[in-house]
Amino acid sequence: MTRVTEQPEWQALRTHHEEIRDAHLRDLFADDQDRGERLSLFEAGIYVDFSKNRLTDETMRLLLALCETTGLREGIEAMFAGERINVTEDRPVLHVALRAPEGTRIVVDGVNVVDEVQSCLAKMSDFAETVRRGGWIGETGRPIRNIVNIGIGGSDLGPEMAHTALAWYGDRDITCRFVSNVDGMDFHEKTRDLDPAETLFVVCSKSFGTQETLANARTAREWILGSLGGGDTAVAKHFVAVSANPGRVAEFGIDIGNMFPMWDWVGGRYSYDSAIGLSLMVFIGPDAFREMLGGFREIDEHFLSTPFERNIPVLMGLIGIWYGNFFGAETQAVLPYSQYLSRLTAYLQQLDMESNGKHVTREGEPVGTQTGPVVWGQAGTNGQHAYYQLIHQGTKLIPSDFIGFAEPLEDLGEHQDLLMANFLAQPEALGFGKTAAEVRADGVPERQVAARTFEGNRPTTSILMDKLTPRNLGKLIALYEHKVFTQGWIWGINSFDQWGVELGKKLANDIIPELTSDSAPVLSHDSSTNALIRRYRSMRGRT
Ligand code: G6Q
Repeated sequence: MTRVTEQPEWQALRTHHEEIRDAHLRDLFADDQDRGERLSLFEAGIYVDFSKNRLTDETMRLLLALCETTGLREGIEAMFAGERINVTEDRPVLHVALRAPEGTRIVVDGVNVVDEVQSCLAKMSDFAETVRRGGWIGETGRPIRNIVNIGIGGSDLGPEMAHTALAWYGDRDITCRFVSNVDGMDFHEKTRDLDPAETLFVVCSKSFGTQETLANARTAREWILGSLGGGDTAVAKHFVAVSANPGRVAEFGIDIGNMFPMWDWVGGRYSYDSAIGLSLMVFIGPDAFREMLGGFREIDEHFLSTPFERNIPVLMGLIGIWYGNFFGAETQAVLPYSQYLSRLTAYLQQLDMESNGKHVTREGEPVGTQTGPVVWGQAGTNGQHAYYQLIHQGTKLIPSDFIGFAEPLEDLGEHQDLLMANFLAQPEALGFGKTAAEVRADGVPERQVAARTFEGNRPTTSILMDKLTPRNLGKLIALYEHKVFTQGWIWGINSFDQWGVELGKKLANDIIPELTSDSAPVLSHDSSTNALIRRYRSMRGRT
């Protein structure tokens, strides 16, 4: 397949970029009184303002042409139909089946996966209801009140992010914790104040072969058995698993009856709306979980059927390509104006960077251009008092997404309006800046004028929703999932594998015996790694 960078549409964008790269948002707005409204959309209950981006109608026309030339429509349809678009792993990519309406048919290897999803959801709901009403009884006869999710990467970040995001909807009598790091202090800190008699571990691992997760699960088993005794019966009452690998779950000692399925057609970073979200479902309840799935589904339908000119994830993806590939921007800030979304950016980092951090095309050729951006940020307004300085006045171009909600979940007087005034003011300041003349007019001493001038022309997209509900969280996550899909498809890369995490994993496994052996090992790494291993051994009192 011809690489996108060799297509005439790409070349047209290069030429167009030469022409408009210096255009200032101040002028684009001055020349077009309706720009703010014309370049905004209200779709699927989401208001998205793209107008403070450095683009014109012609830019959008040229970017939209990339969708045609790369067959984006066919790509989306192939994903929804369960075609094996994850070519390196020869798998379908069907996170959309996790929220497909009951009765839909998506067949993989002769099986309607939507039926499997529905039966898994029913099993999850039974389990969640039982725990929530105090009906899941531990080894000593006490009901379970604490849920500790053990998992890492895609088996941790999603449920953890959503648990924080939807805390307002959670049952506060249930304590949910998330242990991911193989650093034993993570387990220690998350369990030190919990009573084992009331604690249940949800071991989430699609492969059930992940070193960190298995180490934490073994420690959890010792923690339970060391405190409660009881052997297999205690394990059965205090452990459930979520996995695609029943053999390994059984080998670990967890009853297969207490296993919730995963499938190889769901990627880890796309999986928190599967049983990987079990701990979340216990916390917020099955109804809220299903509401969240409804939000995902609404955006799935929007992505699948809305013309690209009004298709929010497609437009977000195209605008990201415009900055990354033509302006040379290397990062993308995501700035949610909601404390509950404080873990959103960490989650999106994995979603975007693991998916689109690729250097070859689906055919194995060098991709020949920049791919996924570095995604970063944290909840506003905190970032304003930290790194926004660099966005406003530094030398780097950092496109930023601002995410806000009109209604607060609790009305605490002035807070919401203060928060949203900041949500509105920052994109305005970033876009339009402050000229030297305006600074002087404020009476600023001449020696400060240059430092206090804001060049502006910093691009932003503002996303405004009514309220942080489970449904809206589902919509927001699906928007970013499909934005990532759009970009990956246009670049011609496979967004659904992650071989980059494999090499480090293998080398770590090779190094373990070299750290723990009684006698000095024969080392055959590079001289730097060899010296570090020797130094570590000596610091641990090993020869
Ligand atoms: C996500 C990745 C990765 C994965 C973890 C955990 O897309 O595949 O982050 O989720 O490595 O894997 P397991 O669930 O198999 O333990």
